[in-house]
Amino acid sequence: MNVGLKLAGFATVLVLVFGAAALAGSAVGPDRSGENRAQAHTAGHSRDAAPAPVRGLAVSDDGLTLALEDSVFERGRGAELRFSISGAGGTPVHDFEVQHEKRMHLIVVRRDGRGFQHLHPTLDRDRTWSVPLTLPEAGTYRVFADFKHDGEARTLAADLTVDGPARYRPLPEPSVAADAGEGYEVRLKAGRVRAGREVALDFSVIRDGRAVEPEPYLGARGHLVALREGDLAFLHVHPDESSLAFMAEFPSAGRYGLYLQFKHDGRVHTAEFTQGVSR
Ligand SMILES: [Cu+2]
Repeated sequence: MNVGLKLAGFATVLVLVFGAAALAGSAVGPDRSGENRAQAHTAGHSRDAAPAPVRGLAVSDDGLTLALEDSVFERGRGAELRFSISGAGGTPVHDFEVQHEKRMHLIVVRRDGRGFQHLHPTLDRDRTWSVPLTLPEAGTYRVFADFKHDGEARTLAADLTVDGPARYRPLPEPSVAADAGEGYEVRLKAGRVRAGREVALDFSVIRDGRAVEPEPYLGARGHLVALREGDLAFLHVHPDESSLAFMAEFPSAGRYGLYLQFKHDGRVHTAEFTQGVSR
Protein backbone atom coordinates (compact mmCIF):
# COMPACT_ATOMS: atom_id res chain seq x y z
CA MET A 1 0.00 0.00 0.00
CA ASN A 2 0.95 3.56 -0.43
CA VAL A 3 2.37 3.98 2.98
CA GLY A 4 4.85 6.64 2.04
CA LEU A 5 2.32 9.07 0.75
CA LYS A 6 -0.10 8.41 3.51
CA LEU A 7 2.45 8.95 6.18
CA ALA A 8 4.35 11.73 4.62
CA GLY A 9 2.26 14.48 6.05
CA PHE A 10 2.53 13.79 9.64
CA ALA A 11 4.78 13.81 12.51
CA THR A 12 5.43 11.62 15.44
CA VAL A 13 7.01 12.78 18.56
CA LEU A 14 10.70 12.22 18.46
CA VAL A 15 13.48 13.23 20.61
CA LEU A 16 14.88 15.24 17.78
CA VAL A 17 15.51 18.41 19.52
CA PHE A 18 18.13 17.11 21.77
CA GLY A 19 21.56 17.45 20.68
CA ALA A 20 20.60 18.59 17.32
CA ALA A 21 21.45 22.16 17.97
CA ALA A 22 25.14 21.98 17.86
CA LEU A 23 25.24 20.61 14.40
CA ALA A 24 24.76 22.65 11.34
CA GLY A 25 22.49 21.50 8.60
CA SER A 26 25.33 21.42 6.15
CA ALA A 27 25.96 17.80 6.88
CA VAL A 28 22.78 16.71 5.30
CA GLY A 29 23.41 16.08 1.67
CA PRO A 30 20.94 14.44 -0.65
CA ASP A 31 23.69 12.49 -2.33
CA ARG A 32 24.61 10.29 0.59
CA SER A 33 22.63 7.27 1.56
CA GLY A 34 21.42 6.87 5.09
CA GLU A 35 23.29 3.61 5.41
CA ASN A 36 26.63 5.14 4.60
CA ARG A 37 26.12 7.96 6.98
CA ALA A 38 25.05 5.66 9.75
CA GLN A 39 28.29 3.76 9.40
CA ALA A 40 30.34 6.89 9.24
CA HIS A 41 28.98 7.83 12.62
CA THR A 42 30.70 5.07 14.52
CA ALA A 43 34.08 6.43 13.63
CA GLY A 44 33.40 9.49 15.74
CA HIS A 45 32.85 12.91 14.37
CA SER A 46 34.83 16.03 14.07
CA ARG A 47 33.15 19.35 13.84
CA ASP A 48 33.22 19.56 10.09
CA ALA A 49 32.37 15.95 9.46
CA ALA A 50 28.79 15.00 8.75
CA PRO A 51 26.77 14.73 11.91
CA ALA A 52 25.71 11.24 12.80
CA PRO A 53 22.22 10.60 11.49
CA VAL A 54 21.35 8.39 14.42
CA ARG A 55 22.54 8.16 17.98
CA GLY A 56 21.35 6.62 21.17
CA LEU A 57 21.90 2.99 20.22
CA ALA A 58 24.80 2.41 22.59
CA VAL A 59 25.50 2.65 26.28
CA SER A 60 29.13 3.36 25.49
CA ASP A 61 30.51 5.12 22.46
CA ASP A 62 33.57 7.07 21.45
CA GLY A 63 35.16 6.99 24.89
CA LEU A 64 32.14 7.87 26.97
CA THR A 65 29.94 5.49 28.95
CA LEU A 66 26.53 5.91 30.52
CA ALA A 67 25.87 3.99 33.73
CA LEU A 68 22.50 3.90 35.46
CA GLU A 69 22.91 3.38 39.18
CA ASP A 70 19.78 1.27 39.31
CA SER A 71 18.23 -0.13 36.17
CA VAL A 72 15.05 -1.49 37.78
CA PHE A 73 12.16 0.71 38.84
CA GLU A 74 8.94 -0.15 40.60
CA ARG A 75 5.81 0.58 38.68
CA GLY A 76 4.11 3.80 39.69
CA ARG A 77 6.50 4.50 42.50
CA GLY A 78 8.48 7.69 42.17
CA ALA A 79 12.18 7.33 42.77
CA GLU A 80 15.40 9.13 42.00
CA LEU A 81 17.00 8.07 38.74
CA ARG A 82 20.75 8.37 39.22
CA PHE A 83 23.38 7.95 36.55
CA SER A 84 26.86 8.98 35.58
CA ILE A 85 28.82 9.54 32.40
CA SER A 86 32.39 8.33 32.59
CA GLY A 87 35.39 8.68 30.35
CA ALA A 88 37.84 6.16 29.01
CA GLY A 89 39.53 5.50 32.35
CA GLY A 90 36.25 5.19 34.22
CA THR A 91 36.57 8.67 35.65
CA PRO A 92 33.26 10.53 35.88
CA VAL A 93 32.96 13.33 33.36
CA HIS A 94 32.07 16.72 34.80
CA ASP A 95 32.80 19.26 32.09
CA PHE A 96 29.50 19.17 30.26
CA GLU A 97 28.68 22.07 27.99
CA VAL A 98 25.38 23.86 27.85
CA GLN A 99 23.23 22.78 24.93
CA HIS A 100 19.66 23.98 24.49
CA GLU A 101 20.05 25.86 27.76
CA LYS A 102 20.88 22.73 29.78
CA ARG A 103 23.93 20.61 30.47
CA MET A 104 21.97 17.40 30.43
CA HIS A 105 18.76 16.39 28.72
CA LEU A 106 17.22 13.08 29.62
CA ILE A 107 14.60 11.38 27.49
CA VAL A 108 12.75 8.39 28.84
CA VAL A 109 10.44 6.40 26.61
CA ARG A 110 9.14 2.87 26.67
CA ARG A 111 10.41 0.52 24.01
CA ASP A 112 7.12 0.80 22.15
CA GLY A 113 7.42 4.58 22.01
CA ARG A 114 4.90 5.25 24.80
CA GLY A 115 5.32 7.17 28.00
CA PHE A 116 7.66 9.84 26.65
CA GLN A 117 9.30 12.05 29.28
CA HIS A 118 11.86 14.83 28.85
CA LEU A 119 13.71 15.66 32.06
CA HIS A 120 16.58 17.84 33.16
CA PRO A 121 18.70 16.14 35.82
CA THR A 122 21.02 17.96 38.18
CA LEU A 123 24.68 17.14 38.71
CA ASP A 124 25.71 16.27 42.27
CA ARG A 125 29.07 17.02 43.78
CA ASP A 126 30.11 13.43 43.29
CA ARG A 127 29.46 13.87 39.57
CA THR A 128 26.33 11.81 39.56
CA TRP A 129 23.26 13.06 37.74
CA SER A 130 19.88 12.63 39.36
CA VAL A 131 16.26 13.38 38.60
CA PRO A 132 12.96 12.24 40.12
CA LEU A 133 11.21 9.74 37.85
CA THR A 134 7.89 7.91 38.00
CA LEU A 135 7.02 5.21 35.49
CA PRO A 136 3.33 4.38 35.69
CA GLU A 137 3.46 1.42 33.33
CA ALA A 138 5.48 -1.77 33.32
CA GLY A 139 7.89 -2.61 30.53
CA THR A 140 11.35 -1.87 29.28
CA TYR A 141 12.24 1.75 28.85
CA ARG A 142 15.00 3.46 26.95
CA VAL A 143 16.84 6.21 28.82
CA PHE A 144 18.67 8.69 26.55
CA ALA A 145 21.27 10.97 28.05
CA ASP A 146 21.76 13.83 25.63
CA PHE A 147 24.57 16.25 26.26
CA LYS A 148 27.48 18.12 24.75
CA HIS A 149 31.05 17.30 25.63
CA ASP A 150 34.28 18.39 24.02
CA GLY A 151 32.30 20.37 21.49
CA GLU A 152 30.30 17.37 20.34
CA ALA A 153 26.65 16.57 20.81
CA ARG A 154 26.38 13.09 22.25
CA THR A 155 23.56 10.70 23.02
CA LEU A 156 24.09 7.56 25.04
CA ALA A 157 21.25 5.29 26.06
CA ALA A 158 20.55 2.45 28.46
CA ASP A 159 17.59 0.24 29.28
CA LEU A 160 15.53 0.60 32.42
CA THR A 161 13.01 -2.04 33.42
CA VAL A 162 9.74 -1.82 35.30
CA ASP A 163 8.68 -5.30 36.35
CA GLY A 164 5.12 -6.40 35.69
CA PRO A 165 2.80 -7.27 32.82
CA ALA A 166 3.29 -4.84 29.96
CA ARG A 167 0.96 -4.35 27.03
CA TYR A 168 3.11 -3.10 24.20
CA ARG A 169 1.44 -1.54 21.23
CA PRO A 170 2.65 -0.49 17.82
CA LEU A 171 3.01 3.21 17.12
CA PRO A 172 -0.30 4.83 16.24
CA GLU A 173 -1.14 5.15 12.58
CA PRO A 174 0.39 8.22 10.98
CA SER A 175 -1.68 11.36 11.18
CA VAL A 176 -1.12 15.01 10.38
CA ALA A 177 -2.73 16.22 13.59
CA ALA A 178 -2.13 15.31 17.22
CA ASP A 179 -3.86 16.17 20.45
CA ALA A 180 -1.45 17.81 22.87
CA GLY A 181 -3.94 17.99 25.74
CA GLU A 182 -5.61 20.97 27.39
CA GLY A 183 -7.29 21.95 24.16
CA TYR A 184 -4.12 22.17 22.09
CA GLU A 185 -3.90 20.57 18.71
CA VAL A 186 -0.69 20.34 16.74
CA ARG A 187 -0.58 19.94 12.97
CA LEU A 188 2.32 18.73 10.92
CA LYS A 189 3.22 19.58 7.38
CA ALA A 190 6.09 17.58 6.01
CA GLY A 191 5.48 17.01 2.35
CA ARG A 192 6.94 13.81 1.01
CA VAL A 193 9.39 12.21 3.38
CA ARG A 194 12.00 9.92 1.90
CA ALA A 195 14.94 8.13 3.46
CA GLY A 196 18.21 9.96 3.14
CA ARG A 197 16.67 13.26 2.05
CA GLU A 198 16.57 16.31 4.18
CA VAL A 199 13.05 17.42 4.93
CA ALA A 200 11.38 20.24 6.82
CA LEU A 201 8.92 19.20 9.49
CA ASP A 202 6.68 22.17 9.90
CA PHE A 203 4.44 22.21 12.97
CA SER A 204 1.68 24.58 13.95
CA VAL A 205 -0.24 24.82 17.20
CA ILE A 206 -3.93 25.52 17.37
CA ARG A 207 -6.16 26.13 20.35
CA ASP A 208 -9.88 26.82 20.16
CA GLY A 209 -9.59 27.14 16.41
CA ARG A 210 -6.89 29.79 16.59
CA ALA A 211 -3.20 29.65 15.85
CA VAL A 212 -1.04 29.79 18.94
CA GLU A 213 2.42 31.35 18.99
CA PRO A 214 4.65 29.14 21.16
CA GLU A 215 6.93 30.79 23.70
CA PRO A 216 10.70 30.24 23.60
CA TYR A 217 11.58 26.83 24.97
CA LEU A 218 15.14 25.56 25.41
CA GLY A 219 16.47 28.25 23.13
CA ALA A 220 14.09 27.60 20.25
CA ARG A 221 10.42 27.66 19.37
CA GLY A 222 10.07 24.08 20.38
CA HIS A 223 11.88 20.81 20.91
CA LEU A 224 11.59 17.78 18.72
CA VAL A 225 12.77 14.26 19.31
CA ALA A 226 12.57 11.62 16.58
CA LEU A 227 12.91 7.93 17.35
CA ARG A 228 12.99 5.14 14.82
CA GLU A 229 10.49 2.36 15.28
CA GLY A 230 12.22 -0.95 15.92
CA ASP A 231 15.39 0.24 17.62
CA LEU A 232 14.55 3.69 18.94
CA ALA A 233 17.52 5.21 17.16
CA PHE A 234 17.64 8.86 18.08
CA LEU A 235 17.73 11.33 15.20
CA HIS A 236 19.28 14.71 14.83
CA VAL A 237 16.86 17.49 14.23
CA HIS A 238 17.73 21.08 13.66
CA PRO A 239 15.25 23.62 14.95
CA ASP A 240 14.48 26.70 12.95
CA GLU A 241 15.09 29.84 14.96
CA SER A 242 11.97 31.71 14.11
CA SER A 243 9.34 29.05 13.56
CA LEU A 244 8.17 25.69 14.80
CA ALA A 245 9.97 23.91 12.00
CA PHE A 246 12.77 21.37 12.10
CA MET A 247 15.15 20.07 9.50
CA ALA A 248 15.50 16.32 9.68
CA GLU A 249 16.92 13.54 7.63
CA PHE A 250 15.53 10.10 8.24
CA PRO A 251 18.26 7.54 7.62
CA SER A 252 16.07 4.67 6.52
CA ALA A 253 12.54 3.89 5.40
CA GLY A 254 10.03 2.89 8.03
CA ARG A 255 8.18 4.61 10.79
CA TYR A 256 9.42 7.11 13.33
CA GLY A 257 7.89 8.52 16.45
CA LEU A 258 8.04 12.32 16.66
CA TYR A 259 7.74 14.03 20.01
CA LEU A 260 7.18 17.73 19.64
CA GLN A 261 7.28 19.92 22.72
CA PHE A 262 6.27 23.55 22.86
CA LYS A 263 5.63 26.04 25.60
CA HIS A 264 2.55 28.19 25.92
CA ASP A 265 1.17 30.14 28.87
CA GLY A 266 4.24 29.05 30.76
CA ARG A 267 3.56 25.34 30.40
CA VAL A 268 5.23 22.71 28.25
CA HIS A 269 3.01 20.51 26.10
CA THR A 270 3.87 17.43 24.12
CA ALA A 271 2.35 16.20 20.87
CA GLU A 272 3.21 12.78 19.50
CA PHE A 273 3.14 11.84 15.84
CA THR A 274 4.02 8.84 13.76
CA GLN A 275 5.98 9.71 10.64
CA GLY A 276 6.19 7.33 7.75
CA VAL A 277 9.32 7.45 5.64
CA SER A 278 9.48 5.93 2.17
CA ARG A 279 12.48 4.74 0.20
CU1 LIG B 1 16.05 18.92 27.59
